[in-house]
Amino acid sequence: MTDSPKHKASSPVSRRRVVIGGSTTAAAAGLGLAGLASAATTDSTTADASATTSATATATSSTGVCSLTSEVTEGPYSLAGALVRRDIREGKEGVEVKYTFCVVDEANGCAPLADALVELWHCDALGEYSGFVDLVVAEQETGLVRVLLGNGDGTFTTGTTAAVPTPHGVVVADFNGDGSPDVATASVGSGGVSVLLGDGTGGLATAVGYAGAGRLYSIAAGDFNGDGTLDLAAVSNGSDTLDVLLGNGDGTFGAATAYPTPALPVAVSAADLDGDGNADILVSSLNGNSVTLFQGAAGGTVSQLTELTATGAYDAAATDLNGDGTKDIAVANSSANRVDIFTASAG
Ligand SMILES: [Ca+2]
Ligand SMILES: [Ca+2]
Ligand SMILES: [Ca+2]
Ligand SMILES: [Ca+2]
Repeated sequence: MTDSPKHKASSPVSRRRVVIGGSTTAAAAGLGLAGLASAATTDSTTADASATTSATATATSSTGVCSLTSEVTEGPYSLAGALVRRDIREGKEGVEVKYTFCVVDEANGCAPLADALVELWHCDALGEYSGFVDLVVAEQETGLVRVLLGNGDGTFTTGTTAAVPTPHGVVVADFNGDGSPDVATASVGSGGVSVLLGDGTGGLATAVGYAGAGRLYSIAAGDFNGDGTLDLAAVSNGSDTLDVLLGNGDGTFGAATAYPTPALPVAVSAADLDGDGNADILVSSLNGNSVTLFQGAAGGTVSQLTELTATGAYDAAATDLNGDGTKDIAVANSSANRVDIFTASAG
């Protein structure tokens, strides 16, 4: 969680903003928000002020404020050694969110409870709880993907495996929109792209294969055509191509469309570089000494925007590094053992 200004005592607290009400002094809320950016809890003084405001509103409006969440789900969901956390973003993008809580005693006329403990936990749009990071590993030699579930303390289970042909690249995203993370792998052999739907408990369904170029090295997911469903992009340094597979939204994908890239592409990533809502594609080409930017578009055809000169480009990622609202690009320069930054100019 991040620091935030104290709420003003006069801040109105409507019932719509009161998400917890119960007869216990400890309440918990599950937040299913994508990339929760921040959450602010009030201190006891502020809580008193908010609660008073809320109780007044209740008395003068209607009954039923306490029935919002009369059932309280108990944890424990806290992380060992991390009961108080100040930043739960874990590097994910999202919207800034501020919560104001009023904890009231349902059995006592919804009287506000001071010094209440409110425990928060949350997950992202994929259903992944912060702090409980799982791992998916592509095991090329054995032809497996392995799912290692996090224990929340930095350790992981041994995990389960599923068969896929010579995986080199792997990406995790919810391809069928059921809230459970799915997995896609890129084959460094001739196995193309494999998609394995997740069951939400760490299990993966049998892989479904899609033909692609040989020697696929890296794979990324993004909604390149902006239709609300995730698509896949993979790069082949066997044929120097970018394969794009448009998603159908149910976990299946259309046939790959190949686009030429500079020599020896080794990494691909996705980000909406121009902010038009369509994910765009960054291809790092080792022998091309460049990062090529492909622009996603509604029709599903991606087009090359520009090619950045980037010596020894081995990977590239886009995010707003200087906080000006435009995405910048960081490139792993394997020739000079450094990270090169390309700062985007606004407008
Ligand atoms: Ca899914
Ligand atoms: Ca799409
Ligand atoms: Ca875009
Ligand atoms: Ca920027």
